[in-house]
Amino acid sequence: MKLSFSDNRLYKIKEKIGAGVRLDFEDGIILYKSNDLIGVGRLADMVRRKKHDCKAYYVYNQHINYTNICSNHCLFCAYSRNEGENGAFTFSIDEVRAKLLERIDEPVRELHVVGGLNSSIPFNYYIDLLKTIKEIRPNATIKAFTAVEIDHISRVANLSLDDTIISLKNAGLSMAPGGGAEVMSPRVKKRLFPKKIDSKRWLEIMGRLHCAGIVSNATMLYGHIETIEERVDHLIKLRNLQDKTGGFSAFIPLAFHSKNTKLSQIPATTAFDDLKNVATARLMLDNFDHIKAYWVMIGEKLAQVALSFGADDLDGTIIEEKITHMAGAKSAKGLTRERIKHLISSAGFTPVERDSFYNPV
Ligand code: V47
Ligand code: SF4
Repeated sequence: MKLSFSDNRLYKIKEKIGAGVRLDFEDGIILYKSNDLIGVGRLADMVRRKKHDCKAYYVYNQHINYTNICSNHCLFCAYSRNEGENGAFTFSIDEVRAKLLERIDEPVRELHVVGGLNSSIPFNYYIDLLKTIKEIRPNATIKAFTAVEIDHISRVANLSLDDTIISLKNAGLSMAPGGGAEVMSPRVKKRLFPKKIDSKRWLEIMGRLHCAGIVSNATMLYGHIETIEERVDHLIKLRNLQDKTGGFSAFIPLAFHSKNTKLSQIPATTAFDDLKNVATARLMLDNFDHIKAYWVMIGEKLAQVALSFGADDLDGTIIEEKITHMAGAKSAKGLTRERIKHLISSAGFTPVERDSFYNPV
């Protein structure tokens, strides 16, 4: 395909992609630093179309945030509360049941279930939570618990990592979301999330989940204090684990929202940077099938544009997103299936409703 670039460095990258040569750290830096956004986007679109042609995926999903009580106190988080603080909550199993029954007439295919690290919750709660969801929604996939929560649950249960994973799997866990990775840099961790598990543990847990047959997603939180080098290093760490396990399904760049956080002086990310993160991820993560444009964080309109910058998935209907909205997101709290289909088709793509494993439904 004939492409022309205003940044000459992109010709070399195009050649490498055409020859099937993996992009390296320096290429990642060039992609992030280039002002030729359209050029980087065209390269990402070329790769995206080879993998998925005109298809763009979405899922009919529902988020359940079971508690916002969390002992980690990450500086970028507006969602978490201390026990007893105004606004702190933990759903009882009956409340979770009621939340699910509220929407029982809708064709929900995936439940995205995450929460804070609340030491008052016993191990049985997690098992009951999964079993209750499975009982009410036997045909939906339960995508639950980030690596950070799995580490916490294994400590609460006093079980090995593998035994924890097996217990959760037996209770209904089928997939893991990609949160908690943030930016895999000891420097950023020390400043923004000192109490959270480190990148070595995050990668170890993802690897063990994959070995147990549980696929997961992966994320990167960008737009705070991270450097371009740290972003590229993060992508390469994910790519290396994917080479070993093949267990990652989608990568989701997460745009930082600073309102109501301890970092509220940090300005919102720009459309330029949001699209750059989608496109660079598509090009660097050559062994990931799917790149999500998470409309909650970048807005539905930019997520639509991101479909032409390497993204092939818009996530889903969601219904009641909390984590980003507490940090000031202006996007809707949920989208109808019709709206998602319209966003996709009016951008020239074919909407494909999928299940959690990208099977068309
Ligand atoms: O781990 C927290 C991030 C993540 C803020 O796997 C923030 O399909 C922006 O991981 N501004 C949770 N981001 C969300 C997440 C996710 C979302 C959608 C789909 C999937 C998936 C995973 O949100 C956290 C953290 O990295 N986060 N606070 C904030 N203020
Ligand atoms: Fe807790 Fe997650 Fe918020 Fe960190 S980002 S404080 S781990 S809920």
